[in-house]
Order: sequence, then structure tokens, then C-alpha cells
Amino acid sequence: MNRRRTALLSLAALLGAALTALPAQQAGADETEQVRNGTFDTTADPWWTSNVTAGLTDGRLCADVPGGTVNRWDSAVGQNDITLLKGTTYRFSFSASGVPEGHVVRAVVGLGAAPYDTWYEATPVLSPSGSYAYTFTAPVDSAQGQVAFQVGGSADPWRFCLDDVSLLGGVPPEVYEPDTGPRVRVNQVAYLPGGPKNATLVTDAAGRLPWRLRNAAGTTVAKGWSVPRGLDASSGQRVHSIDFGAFRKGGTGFTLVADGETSRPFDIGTAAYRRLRVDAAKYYYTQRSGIAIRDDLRPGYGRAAGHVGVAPNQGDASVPCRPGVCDYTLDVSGGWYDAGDHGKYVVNGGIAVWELMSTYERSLHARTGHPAALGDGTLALPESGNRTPDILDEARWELDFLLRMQVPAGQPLAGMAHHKVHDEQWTGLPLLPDDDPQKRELHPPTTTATLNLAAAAAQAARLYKPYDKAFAAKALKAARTAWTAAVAHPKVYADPADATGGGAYNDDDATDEFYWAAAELYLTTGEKQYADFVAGSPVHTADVFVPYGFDWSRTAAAGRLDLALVPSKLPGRDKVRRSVVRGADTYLAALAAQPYGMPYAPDGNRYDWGSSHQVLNNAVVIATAYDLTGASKYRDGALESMDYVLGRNALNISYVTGYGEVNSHRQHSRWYAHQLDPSLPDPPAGTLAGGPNSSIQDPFAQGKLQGCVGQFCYIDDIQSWSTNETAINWNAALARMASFVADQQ
Ligand code: 9MR
Repeated sequence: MNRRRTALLSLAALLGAALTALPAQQAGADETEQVRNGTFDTTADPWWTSNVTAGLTDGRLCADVPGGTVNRWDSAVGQNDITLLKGTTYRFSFSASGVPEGHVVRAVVGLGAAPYDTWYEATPVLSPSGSYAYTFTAPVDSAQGQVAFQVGGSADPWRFCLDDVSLLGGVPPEVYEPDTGPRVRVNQVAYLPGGPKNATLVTDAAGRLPWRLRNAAGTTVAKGWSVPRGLDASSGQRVHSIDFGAFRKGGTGFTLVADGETSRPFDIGTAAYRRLRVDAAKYYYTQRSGIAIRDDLRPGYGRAAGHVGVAPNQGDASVPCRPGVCDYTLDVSGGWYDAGDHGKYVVNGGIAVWELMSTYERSLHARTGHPAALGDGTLALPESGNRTPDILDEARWELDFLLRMQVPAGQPLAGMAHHKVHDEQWTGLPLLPDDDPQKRELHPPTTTATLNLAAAAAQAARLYKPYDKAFAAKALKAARTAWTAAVAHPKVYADPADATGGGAYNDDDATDEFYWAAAELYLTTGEKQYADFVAGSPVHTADVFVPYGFDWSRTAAAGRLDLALVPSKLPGRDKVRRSVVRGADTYLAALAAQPYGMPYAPDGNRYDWGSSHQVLNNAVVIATAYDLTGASKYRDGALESMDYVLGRNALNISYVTGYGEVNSHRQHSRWYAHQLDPSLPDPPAGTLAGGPNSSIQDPFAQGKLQGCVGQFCYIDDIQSWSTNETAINWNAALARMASFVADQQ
């Protein structure tokens, strides 16, 4: 997904002919070399070079790379017209050296023409000599493939040499064996002293096995027997479950021993959750666009402001539409970057900021809520000390951006919201926000974006009222305008194909967004028109608590949860509350049936993109049932759900950076890209990884995880954008659940 300007040859017609003439490659067919002259014995043909001084030296291709370029692709060597067959596995190998050592090469197999899609990439740090080999599966058929070695982006000049380049097709897929550590799987962070304590043991033993709980000194403090659970569908493993909930003393460094294996260590206590509540919410500051990140507030994460118009950025202060969409420009600066990319998307921004605000709003209404925990001065923000709760200050950064995305009065579709703003083309990794040279563009307004904005702005209007009356009024006005515009244009959907340079976030059913927006407008205004809309919506009585849970495209539950939790005079409110409790019962039943104890049992065991946040959002429904009823089974279910996210899973990994002995920390991100550039940081503590995704859309995961079962469809590598990204909506689910758990002392 980089853009490479290279191949000055345009051979479209010829290549079209080549594509139809491709030899059919059968499984088991011979391995075929796709690179021509990878050995540079007598000539550099047919390799091209771009912004380097290159020649043959001792049978290698050596390139003097100038200093002072910004992007990897600013200097490169490569070869075009490479044929790839969809579903075929390739071994991409080469020898390379870099002098002085420590420079990186971005080795890419991708489309050799616009939009320069990346099908595979690796970014090794070079030494004076080294050999590299990678296996991946081609996601498309093409005769326009390109192998390129991008060497730009260095302040200083250096010398790059290349030899023995090979792209061998028809090799067997790599068999990747994740290191899953001890077979006793626990929450590697903490169980609450008074909460449930469950673990999972992977074992073929048919009968029950003894277990022991040990404290940090190694003394056995509790013991019991496991319960055989048979074959677990979510992992394909044979497992037992272990319940040590009768032990209720606090401490650190506990381990659980069973079947000759010792679990990773864990605490029993609440301190980790008080930290996690804050870290998960602090995540948003370093996602901010349009403001310099202060290193004194986030040591190691300080960076220049992104997209404020300082070259090479083109800035977000005056962004035009995609050709033919509109003839005005908008100031859409600010907001949070969506994820690991530099795009900003209204539907995802809306649900994310809603869930962050809801973390706070819950604390105002739930019996165990502590609003002060995310109050002023808790999140180390530039705004800390302004007498507004920090969590609202953070949400405000996004809300101001959302309001800027609204089509101005007097223009066609006035009052609707542009679906998204992002780069014209995908950029490569790593790339700090202020280094992004791409043109930014507004994409067409949609009904779903308009209603997401309406819902979030309406909620903001009631939450900010005590702190900033003018902003509350402005937000409410924007919400009403958006609502009216959506009613006038109820079926304007995002184009699923509009996915170059940013995600599509397409959704062609806005009935749930209408319901959610009406619910928020009603809760804020109490007006009958919105109550009537809610009552008349088919969504109001539908079962909205589905296995995948709620997210940016399924927003009905957001409305239902708020109607249940936020006080109002809505006729039939008791029924609404009961529907949430019934939803929680469904998720509790899923949890009880899962030997790994998560409230997630997708149809056909198909884990979805961002599954870790879906687990958490299902837990939010269970937690809300506790807030509504006070029944301990809901509290326990919500707590037990966290165990899965924090390590009690088939991969024995905590999906939260910095939490748990083994945790995700290489999430796909252009600026937390330590894996690719040692001078950049890993994601901050408290960053949730997307988690297992059965569809493994990215080539890196496809090369490693072909045929993966449920929970195994995950890899902690920066290249795996479909299983291991970070995203603002996902972290909001973590913030909300961490906050709930921290409140259960
Ligand atoms: O989270 C989104 C997921 O639900 C979709 O299936 C997927 C494909 O459209 O896109 C995900 O969102 C990504 C977005 O499109 C671009 N920024 C990164 C987001 C997280 O991966």
C-alpha cells in the first residue's frame, strides 16, 4: 500500500495480454522463479533505480543512497512485470548489506502501477552482510507485480548492496507454530480478590487433574481439581477449566500449577485495573491529529503536530473533496487518527467517542461508578487543570473534529457529514503523521456518518452542560441539524469500493444509526418527536445483542444501553432495561459454554476483524446488566470476560500492550513502529490489539496463519493489519471495561 513511482514504462496492453497467457499453476506444480536476473552477474537489467547512484560491484547491485529524504520510497531499486497468482505461496529472499549498519530496507512485493498496492513487505534492519527470506501468499492475480527495495527516509547518505533476489512461486505455505508457553492459561494481569477466578488448562487428559495455586514465595495456598471440558471449538484444543474463586486473598506473583505446567504470573488485586482504566483512556492523546504531542506528558511519545500544513504535510485546514464530490474546502483539522493509519472517519469516530463518553456517563449513574477516577487531572493532558473531567477534554478533541465534518449551510446535502477524510493513496510504514506528504481528501457525505455525528453530539450536549454551556448548545444544534439532514437523505451509503488510501467503513443499513441518534437526542432533550421515533423504530424491540456485538456498523445496542442506563421518562423504559438484561443472559450463556470463558461465540467460529473489542463490548452489555440489576452473576461474567483479553486464551497472550508477562506490542501503526524503526516507540501501555480475525485479509497473516482455527488467527506483528491493528473504537471498549472492573472493589 505504498506508492512507488517507478516503471516509467506503461505496458498496460502488453501486460493485459500477459495476464491471459499465464500458465495455470496447479497445487504441487513446480516451483517457479519470478525474478529475472536476481544475481547481477553481468548486468543490472531489467532492474530500475530511482534517486540512487547504482552500479554493479563484485556481482552485486550497489546503490549510493542520498541523505535527506523523508519516505522509504523516495529512493529505491526494483523490477517490474512480475507475475503473481492469487493463492499461490511465494518465498521472497535476498541478500543485502547496509553501510553504515543500522539502516533499514523496505522490501516490497506489490503492484507496479497506481495505486501501488502492497501485497507483502518486510523491513529488516541491515548489517554489513545478511540474508533474508519470507513466505507469503499472493492476494491477487497480476502480471504487473513489482519487487522493490525502498531505501529512502534517511537523514544521512548510506550504501545499499543487493544480491540473490528471488521470488519463488509454488512453495509450500510456511507452517507457523506460535510459542504459546505454559499450558495453564490465566489472566496474566489480575483477578479481583472478591471476583471469579478461572483458568483454562490445555491437556489431552480425559479425567480431572489436580491443581495448586502458589503465592510468590512458592507456597501452595489453595488446591483443587480441574473440570474436563472436551474439545474446545474456538481453539481446536482439548481443555479443562479450573475455578479457584474460593481463594480471596490479595497479593502479587501468584502462579497456577497443573498437569506439570506452571502458569504465567498474576496478581490478585484491583491496582492494575485502576492503572488500566487510565492508560486505556490516555491512549487517545497520542492519537491526536493537529497538535504536537508533549513529551513531558507522554515520555517517549512526543512528536510534531500532524497535518497542520507544515511541509511535507498538506494539512487538514483546507481540505478539498474527491473530484466531483463538492467544490468547497473544509477545515477538518484535529480529531484522532483512526488507527495505525492517518485517516479520520466519522462513523468510527462517532462510536469511539460515544463509548469513551459513556465510560464517564456510566460512572454518573451506576451504583459502583466513580466519576472522579477520570476527572480533571487524571489523564495528564494539556487541558488537565481546566476543571473539566479529563475524559471529557479528550472526547472534546474528537467532537470538535466531527462537527467540522458537517456540510455547511447553503451547500448540497447541508447538515450531513462527510464520511471520512484521508490520504489519496495508502502510505507505507513507518510514517510519522507530520511526515505524510499525501494529498488529503473529503469523501462523500453519508447517512450513517451523519447519524453517528448526531448521536455523539447529542450525548455530548448533556455531558458538557455543567462545564461548557456554549459548547453543549453548539453540539446540540449540530446534532439536530444532522438529524434533519439524515431524515431528508435516509439512504445515502458509503461506496464499499472507496478504500484506496483509507478504509471504506461502508454500511448500507442506517436503521440502527437512526435509532441510536434518536435515542441520544431524546435522552438529551426529552422531546416527544425523538421518543416517538424510538418507539416506532423496528430496532427498538429487535434483539440487537447479536454474537458479534455492537461496533461502528451495528450501533443499535449503543442506543439501547443508554436508554436503559441514562435516566429518562421514556414510556416502556422497564422493557428496555429488561431487554438489556436478556441480552446479557445470552452473552453469559455463551461465556459459560466457552472453556476459555469469553462471552463470544461467533457463528461458524468465524472471528471478526477487531474480535478482542467485540469480546469487550459483549462484556459491556453484561456489565450494564449488573449496573441495572445489581445481580452478582452479571458482575462476575463481566469480570471473567476480561480474563480472556488479558491472557486466558489459546495463544496465552494479553492483547493489551504493557499488561501481562507476554502481551501484544507490535500493533500495526505508522508511528508506534518500533518494530520497523528502533528510534520509534512501541504502542503506549494500554493499547488494545484487534485480535484474532478468521478472514486474515493481510498477506503477512496469510503467509503464516493459513487454515487457522478461531483464536489462532492472530499474530503480533506490525505487518498484520487485519489481526493486529490498534483503533480508537477498540480502545474505547477497553477503557469502558477497565473502568467497570476498577470500580468493583
Ligand atoms: O474495524 C474495521 C473493521 O470492522 C472492518 O471490517 C475493516 C474493513 O473495512 O476495517 C476496519 O477498520 C479499519 C479502517 O478501515 C481503516 N483504519 C484502520 C481500521 C482498523 O483496522
